[in-house]
Amino acid sequence: MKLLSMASTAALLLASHTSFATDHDIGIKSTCEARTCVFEIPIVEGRAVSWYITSQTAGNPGIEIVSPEGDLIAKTTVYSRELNNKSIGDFIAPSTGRYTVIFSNMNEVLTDTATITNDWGTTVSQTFQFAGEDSSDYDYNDIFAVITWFDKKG
Ligand SMILES: [Ca+2]
Repeated sequence: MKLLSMASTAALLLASHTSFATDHDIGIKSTCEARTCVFEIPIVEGRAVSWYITSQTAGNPGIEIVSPEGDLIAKTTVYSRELNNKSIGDFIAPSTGRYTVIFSNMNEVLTDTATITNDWGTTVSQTFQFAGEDSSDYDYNDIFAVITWFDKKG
């Protein structure tokens, strides 16, 4: 019992550590209800971040990116049936923490991540990829978004 208690304490200490210094915490937390899908992605302060968003739907998908402090960084709708309406942009992460990404008018959003590591084992960039479905044909092209952070700017 004592060992279990110590293990729990260690787990709590690890859970409260939010610097993401090792870059191993790439998990995406998500919830999806009432046609709104909310994700939390970890980004470290000072990293250069860029996004690319587009859509192929008759619907009106929207996306917001919000800082850990609740400040709105990006808000856009990308009404487009043929990939001809895009949103692109960039920002410097103002703090370390979980950034919230909110999709509106979506039933479901699938995700994946891609990590680029240099020859010395340092993670130089990481991309969070989102593919959303707003109807029932499951082509997951109704909104598409990538958010990439770069360890170094310029
Ligand atoms: Ca669809």
